[in-house]
Amino acid sequence: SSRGAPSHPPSRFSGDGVRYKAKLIGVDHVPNAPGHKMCWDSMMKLKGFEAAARKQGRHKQRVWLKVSSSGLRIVDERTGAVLHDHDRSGISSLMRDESDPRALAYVYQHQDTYCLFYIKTANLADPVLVDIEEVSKMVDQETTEEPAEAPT
Ligand code: I3P
Repeated sequence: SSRGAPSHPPSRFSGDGVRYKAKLIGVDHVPNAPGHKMCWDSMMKLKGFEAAARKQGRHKQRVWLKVSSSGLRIVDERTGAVLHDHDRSGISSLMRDESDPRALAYVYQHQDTYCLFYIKTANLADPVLVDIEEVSKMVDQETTEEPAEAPT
């Protein structure tokens, strides 16, 4: 897919969508609709686990984060296996990491379970956050009765 010129979201995110090189810092259970503080605590806990693992010589799993109109996919970089398939409707609490411009987190709801996914991006997290936001908005456009934009 072309990454240079701005293009219309539906085409940019159609099919496999956009993929970003990343690493999985960790996954943590959180309660229903966690607030900012709760997400932050979860992220810092996972960061602590990461540091401990690093001291034991272990590395974060290298993945592709794929952002498409259907949602997010976390794919193992080495094997290509789909580790997590997250429908856009289940994604909430998207957060940047104030302590690391190369990290982000979001919460995914599966049935009654809520999991926080904490991801380290190979480059700055901001463009990835913007893309995930864009895909999340597609949910709103489909579920809202009002038109998304007034014609000018
Ligand atoms: C690595 C360095 C990298 C880090 C990597 C570390 O340590 O901190 O920045 O990758 O994590 O191993 P060192 O400099 O001692 O080799 P990220 O920046 O992507 O976290 P990793 O081993 O989990 O891949």
